[in-house]
Order: sequence, then C-alpha cells, then structure tokens
Amino acid sequence: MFDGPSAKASIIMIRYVQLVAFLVVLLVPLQSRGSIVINEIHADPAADLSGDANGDGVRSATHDEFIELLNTGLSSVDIGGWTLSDDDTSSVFSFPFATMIAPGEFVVLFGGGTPTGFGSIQVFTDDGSIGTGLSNSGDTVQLFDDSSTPVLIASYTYGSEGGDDQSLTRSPDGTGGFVKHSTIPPGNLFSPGTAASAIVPELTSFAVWSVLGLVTYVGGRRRL
Ligand SMILES: [Ca+2]
Ligand SMILES: [Ca+2]
Ligand SMILES: [Ca+2]
Ligand SMILES: [Ca+2]
Repeated sequence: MFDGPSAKASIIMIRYVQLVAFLVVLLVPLQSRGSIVINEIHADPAADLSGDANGDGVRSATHDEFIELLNTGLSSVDIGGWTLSDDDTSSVFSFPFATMIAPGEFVVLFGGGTPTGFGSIQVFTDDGSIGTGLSNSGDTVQLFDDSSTPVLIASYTYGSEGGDDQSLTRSPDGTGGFVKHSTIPPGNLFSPGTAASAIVPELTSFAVWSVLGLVTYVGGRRRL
C-alpha cells in the first residue's frame, strides 16, 4: 500500500499534520488560559444606594463587592472548577462545571445578594462575601485553575486606592493598568459585566437613528 515516492510523501504529510495537531492541542489551551484577566475590582461600595452594584435595590458592604473577569483571547475558555477569591481565606468561590467565557465576554462574581438586570451577562454570587471581604485599604485577588495543584492564572494587589466608593478597572479594558472607575467617561462608579466606557445602548441607537433621520431629511431637501 505504501510503496514508491508518492506513498512516502503521503506518510510525510500525515506526520506533518500530526505534528501540527499536537502543537495546536498543546499551545491553544496554554494561550487561552492566560487570556483570562482580572478586569475590575469593586472593594468599597458607596455607603448609599449608589453603591448597589448588583442591582438588587439594597446597598451592602459585602454583597455589592465584585470581581469582573474578561476573556481577552480569540477562543472560548472553560473556567469550570476555577476558584476566585482574596488571598487570606480557604473559603474560595468555585465556578460551576463547564462555565465558558467567550472571546470578549465578561463574567462577574458578586459577594452575594440577588444580582438584578444583567440580562445574558454571566453573573455569580459568593456566600455573602468574596473571601473575607475585599478590604477597602488593600487586598489581593487571585484566580486559580482547577488542577490538582492549582495554577495561579491571574492576581492583582491593590492598596488604599480601592477604598474610594467606586471600583478599580483596567483602562483600556483587558490590557490597561487599573484606574478609579469614575475617571473614565461618562464617570460611572462601576461597570460589572460591561466595558468601562460603555454607552447606554438605547442612547446609542437613539443617536444613530437621529443621524439617519437627519441625513434622510437633508437628502430629501436637496432633491426638492
Ligand atoms: Ca470592602
Ligand atoms: Ca445590592
Ligand atoms: Ca480580604
Ligand atoms: Ca467592567
């Protein structure tokens, strides 16, 4: 069956395909796991209702704390079994089996409560607080994978800047350094599950339709 030059070429081709497949299997998961970043940390919910980050109508010093993850890569990542918490407790949150984060997707872990109004955004709640609670004066947030010896995927340590009635968020999302959320236009205190500079969708579509209407009107006038 495998005789002659063409058969030899076929075998070389098969070996080449096997090698490429092996490298893809080996490298894609490594690249993918590293594409999950800690994107936003809310350690100090404001004392009044403006601190109600989980949207359940109640301001809580611990329930409204949250950590937001973002997939900055090009492929979906399964974070089922991965743990997210601060660094001073053994009581860590584990993501449910087969929790997938698509490229560009955000996932949020709140301390507790009943997150409301998040639509299709994947939001989770811890047991009432994230770890021992995210200290306003400084803490370390850690994301580990589900290996038998857990591998640290991402971590971030903040200081007293975390205690200013708002979240710390990467600017730009995914790749930038952490800044106080209100410094990013339009000046919101936090943005669990969305980009920091997200414009309200209704406002966007209103602006688009307004411009289209104006263009149509001007075009119609010119033809008159
Ligand atoms: Ca706190
Ligand atoms: Ca709340
Ligand atoms: Ca803590
Ligand atoms: Ca955000």
